[in-house]
Amino acid sequence: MTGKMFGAPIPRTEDERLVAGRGRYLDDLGAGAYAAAFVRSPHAHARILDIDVGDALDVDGLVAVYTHDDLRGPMAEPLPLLIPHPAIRDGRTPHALAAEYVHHVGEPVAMVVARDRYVAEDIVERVRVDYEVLPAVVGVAAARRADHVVHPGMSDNVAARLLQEVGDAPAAIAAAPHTLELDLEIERSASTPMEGRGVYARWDAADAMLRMYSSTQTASGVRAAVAAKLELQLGQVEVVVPDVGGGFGVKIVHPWPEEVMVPWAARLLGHDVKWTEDRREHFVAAAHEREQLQRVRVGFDDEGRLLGLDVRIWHDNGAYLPYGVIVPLVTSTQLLGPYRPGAYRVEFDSLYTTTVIVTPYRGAGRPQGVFAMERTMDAIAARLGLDRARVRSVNLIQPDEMPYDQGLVFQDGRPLIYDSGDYPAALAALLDLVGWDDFPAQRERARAEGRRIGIGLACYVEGTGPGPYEGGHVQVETSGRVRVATGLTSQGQGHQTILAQIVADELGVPISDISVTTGDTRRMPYSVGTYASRGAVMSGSAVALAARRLRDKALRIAGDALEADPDDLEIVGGRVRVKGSPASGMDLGTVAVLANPLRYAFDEASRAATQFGGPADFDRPPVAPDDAPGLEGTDFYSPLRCTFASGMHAAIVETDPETAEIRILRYCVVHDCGRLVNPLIVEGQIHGGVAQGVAGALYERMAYDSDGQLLNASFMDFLMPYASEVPAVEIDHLETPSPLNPLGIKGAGEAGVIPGAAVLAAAVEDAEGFPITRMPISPSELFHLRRRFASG
Ligand code: MCN
Repeated sequence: MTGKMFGAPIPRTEDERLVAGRGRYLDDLGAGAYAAAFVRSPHAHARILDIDVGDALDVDGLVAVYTHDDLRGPMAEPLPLLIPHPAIRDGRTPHALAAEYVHHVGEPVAMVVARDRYVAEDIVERVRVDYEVLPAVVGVAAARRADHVVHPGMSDNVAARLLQEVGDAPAAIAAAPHTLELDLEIERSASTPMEGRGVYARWDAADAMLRMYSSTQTASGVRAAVAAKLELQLGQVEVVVPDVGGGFGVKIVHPWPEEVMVPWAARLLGHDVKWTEDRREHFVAAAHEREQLQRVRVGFDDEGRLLGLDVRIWHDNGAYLPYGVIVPLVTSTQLLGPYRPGAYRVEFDSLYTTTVIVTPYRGAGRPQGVFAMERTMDAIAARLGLDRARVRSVNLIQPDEMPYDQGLVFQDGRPLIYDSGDYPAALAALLDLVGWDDFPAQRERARAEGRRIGIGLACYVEGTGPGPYEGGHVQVETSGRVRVATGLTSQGQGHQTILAQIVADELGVPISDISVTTGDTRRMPYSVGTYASRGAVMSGSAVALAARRLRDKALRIAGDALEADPDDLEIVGGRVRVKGSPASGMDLGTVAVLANPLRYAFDEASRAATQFGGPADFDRPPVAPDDAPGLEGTDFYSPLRCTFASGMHAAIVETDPETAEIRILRYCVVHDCGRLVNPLIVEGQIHGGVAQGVAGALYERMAYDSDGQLLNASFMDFLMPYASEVPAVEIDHLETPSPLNPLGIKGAGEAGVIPGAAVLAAAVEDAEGFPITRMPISPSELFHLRRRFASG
């Protein structure tokens, strides 16, 4: 590897196409397709008594109206529980179209297919559904009380319960010199990508093939799920993911009800069908995250060292559990961050409510966990009158303790082990970057001027790059151009650029000669998807391994032709040559011609290759056993466990004494994602993450009323920050390589969002002088807290 492109902060190669409007998104496809629209429940909880489609049938342009009664076999069964876990007591999932009950506003009850979307929406209005309205269950408190039960046949609303213990935390707390108890709460939010969900399907009757396009984070997941539902073989389904306008987690769910209904109808009707989600549908019928109540009991010594930590979590998983218990499981296992907790006990309940389902949103359970842990650290410092950074520092895991096993078990039963990291160095770098030691003097000066400013910090770790595997395929064309394919899908992360950077170094070719395909099951049928900050670790490693395979093959073939030992050859600028002899050798395109025994002299490369002759040894088959024609390589990367990235953020805020407005004056990040493939892209990812972290801390929340109606289901009412509210982010990188993968990479895509609520709560608390235990916090809430604490 020449190492020229790996680590280079080059601009993203995909941006020119996207910025110039040449992107191709789901809704750009499928001209001439029928349009689907969905009749959705207006009630949070109800029994369906009757569906009358009579008024719809005489509308010009109607193609079909479907209800659950039209579905048969697997289509009539509930959608799969994607990630089972032994903690799940009763895992309910939705139907493609509601069968007897609806469990949240927005749940699909019927599907209309029509000539175009206008007609389809008009017909939706004409479908009459009779409901028996049942009591709504909104929020953790109502779910716990269980005055009403969400799902028939259950005696309470507990979908899952899990306890993990390392040592005897209650005993350690009882024996500790100091103890504290805190209730810490995060409200519901959601990822709200620019482009909603969407699916377009075409049934090709001639070869019995389903061809699908979906705005998804997992092409292979959609393929497997739809094949199973439609009783097709995997080989009969192709899924292509076009450009995707953001996902942030929500598009990992598969299949969505709409995602099986659209191909089902396309096959039945023998006509293309398309559905694109509108914004209101995205609010009420996609997925949310974050809502969690966490009760922390902690015992500590005079230095603030943790002796025992007991955390109880109540997680609102919404109406169904298609994605298992990933969110509370991540909170409960990664809450400990970079610290040694002493004894640890954590128990969570995952609760059904009659609200939109909860699935991972960028950060996936970590923002809640970091909020709990870091607020606890600040509370310990306040109790002991110690510096907040000092309390953190005495609890940090040291570099010579790596790899560090927290003694916990994650989803697949494997231990959770931090592979590498230097947390004390990160803390020192952060304190230096933000000027921590100088801040008390600044705060005093500000106070003298009647201004309130405060500083906070928060630390986290993040298990990134989980398996089971990802693949890479690299191929050299006879023109010398290199085609790379991997199964992960891209929603804006810049994968085309970074995968090309990796391959450029491995193969010694210019980046401009490399094109990358993602999310196309025709090119890479075996894949998992883009989530859990796994793209760089998994597909980066896989394409590096595939390129190394291809390189070995190229050197072997060129060595044969040049009568040179492959070990004496190198590839530079797309040319294989004898080391130190630039004039010798041949282009990689020529090697690609030589790699195919069937050589037509159609193009320049083929003609050039003729000088190296054909297979001269007539006693040898043209393609050797165990070899294959073509200059290409495929490989897969499958790690034992995830690699732990980490980071620490600090923020300085100013709160307005009159209006209680919260302004962020500085936001500093020290981040460690192992070796950086492209620092520019990583910084972009961190900026985007911080923007979402700030949004979740100060602005965004899903406001449900007690009837389960979402009151702010539009961008008029859902308060998203503008660029003017997002601070400039100051970033310092640490690079502790991961020993687990060939490139030493750790993930970076979620990091920026994780400590947002914790760090801003700490800074506001420092400015105001009273505890902040619930986020997000708005000016009016800050105002009320001021009055409450002022009145004692
Ligand atoms: N990277 C790098 N060097 C590293 C680590 C990462 O150069 N050491 C680069 C990667 O190559 C990639 C980007 O940083 O281009 C993010 O990498 P990674 O952490 O591997 O994350 P993924 O590629 O798996 O992307 C998923 C992650 C997640 S989980 C969410 S949610 C998220 C995110 O990325 N959703 C996004 N970032 C997003 N960015 C955009 N624009 N849109 C989304 O929907």
